[in-house]
Amino acid sequence: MKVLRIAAALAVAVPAAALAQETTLKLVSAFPENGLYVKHLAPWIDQVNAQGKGMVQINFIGGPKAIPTFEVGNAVKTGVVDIGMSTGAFYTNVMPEADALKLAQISAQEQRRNGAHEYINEVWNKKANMVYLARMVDYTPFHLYLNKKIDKPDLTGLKLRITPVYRDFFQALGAQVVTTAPGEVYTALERGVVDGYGWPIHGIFDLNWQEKTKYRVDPGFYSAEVALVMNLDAWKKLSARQQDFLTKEAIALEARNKEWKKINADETARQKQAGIQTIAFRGAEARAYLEKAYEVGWAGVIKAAPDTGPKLKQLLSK
Ligand code: 173
Repeated sequence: MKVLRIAAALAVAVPAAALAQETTLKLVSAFPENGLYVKHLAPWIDQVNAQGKGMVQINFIGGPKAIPTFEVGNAVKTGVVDIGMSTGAFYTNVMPEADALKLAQISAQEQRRNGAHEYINEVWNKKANMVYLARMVDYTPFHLYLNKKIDKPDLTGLKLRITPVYRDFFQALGAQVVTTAPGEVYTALERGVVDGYGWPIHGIFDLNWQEKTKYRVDPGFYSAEVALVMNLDAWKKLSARQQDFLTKEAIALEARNKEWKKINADETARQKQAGIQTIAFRGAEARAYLEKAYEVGWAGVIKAAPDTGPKLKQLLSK
């Protein structure tokens, strides 16, 4: 009887102890440490650490020097780190449909409202042992940047730096492609290994690519996705209070996504200032270019992930 009573008292005592415990989570960035995305995230980490005292702390480990860009997904999956800031294209080696989120035509807020966020988490939990915490880039198209002039959407004879984001699209337009992490783009341009690259409308100044860029092709396509993903076991070890706190902070991070609209306008002007000329497709040609982008983009996702691709398409399209 007495033993049972002690056991019961302990059972009550354990959650109280868990509540009082502070957990420190290790975060790495798949993007360069001195770039826009780490800059955008830094105040959020500070806020979490200020408001999470005695509960949750985030320890920023670093960028690709700590864990190479294309290995961050596996590091999060296996729990080598707790949180990764990455884009899905960098961890298609963990789950091919990670790259589908670039095809979203609705905002992160709408994705929470229509069930997309929940379904993403179901898939990410199961296939990558990850929690999809927050989408921290939105309202941001990708572009093709070139050093050779083209006058129609035909990339035959061009060699382009890509990630999985652009592969199906650029290949469909006839390009030859080579995959590199952001950290290798400058050297590839400098050595003339590539004639251009895919990248969002913002961020080309982070690693001085403007020095090696003559043209930007318009219109932009897709919607650049950068997110915080967390190891599922690390998530499950948190108390309900810690989980609620992180969820609230994740939603607050997503609420800042509208900041990208101003950043993107500023970066577009800065590109012009730097002498980057635009090659603009218009009218029916522009529409066909974008249609092709989405058509081959979804076809690629659905081929690689026939089990989840169709539902992702349904939930993420307008
Ligand atoms: O490296 C890339 O071009 C890429 O895939 C990407 C994805 C999202 C944001 C920025 C870059």
